[in-house]
Amino acid sequence: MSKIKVITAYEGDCCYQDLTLGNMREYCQRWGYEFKANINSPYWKPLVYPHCMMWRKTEMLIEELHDCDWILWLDLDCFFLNMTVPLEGAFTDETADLVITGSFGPCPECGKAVHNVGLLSFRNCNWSREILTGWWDQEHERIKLNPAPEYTHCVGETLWLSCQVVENPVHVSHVKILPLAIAGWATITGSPDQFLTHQYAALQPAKRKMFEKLEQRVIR
Ligand SMILES: [Mn+2]
Ligand SMILES: [Zn+2]
Repeated sequence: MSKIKVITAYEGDCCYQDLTLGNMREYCQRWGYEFKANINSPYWKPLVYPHCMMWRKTEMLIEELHDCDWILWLDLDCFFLNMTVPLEGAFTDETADLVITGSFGPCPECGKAVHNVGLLSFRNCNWSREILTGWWDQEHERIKLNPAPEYTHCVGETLWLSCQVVENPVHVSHVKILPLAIAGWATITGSPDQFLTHQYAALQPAKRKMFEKLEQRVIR
């Protein structure tokens, strides 16, 4: 049986964090997964502009990728809709080292598919460590070239992983892309198959009401 770790992080106050953290904790307790949340944690080194919260996921994935078989990163705006579905199968795959969810559009630079990086599952292996280190290093290179925090030239948190890894023929055999119908981005299909969602709500405090509504319809 795989040992699975689920991690999340956030800096600052998020008005719905009790709902989403409670949801993640309940799900992980049900299935026996380790759950670690670094919210306003002294664990972090200070971030220097133009670093932003997004890079905490890379940092935390690198730090926590040990003592487990698989690690699942969840943005704080992720939410389990169906607690009866385990991560095994969808987010752990014998043939893959990275499980990511489907595309939500093309990269403005190269036209390759851009993936949802709010939900990421990495196998504890050397390939994952190399990818995560490369993901972290490229951010430092980018800042030296151009300190503007915009997403351009296939770099930045989302584009680098999508353009340079997921859509790169060199890495294709390591990556499994889950259908949005299983772990959707932004939309709720209403199907019990969609057991996890990422709502792109980190910058939208009004989303508390949405998570309150979702909480009412969680399948337990
Ligand atoms: Mn998010
Ligand atoms: Zn690109």
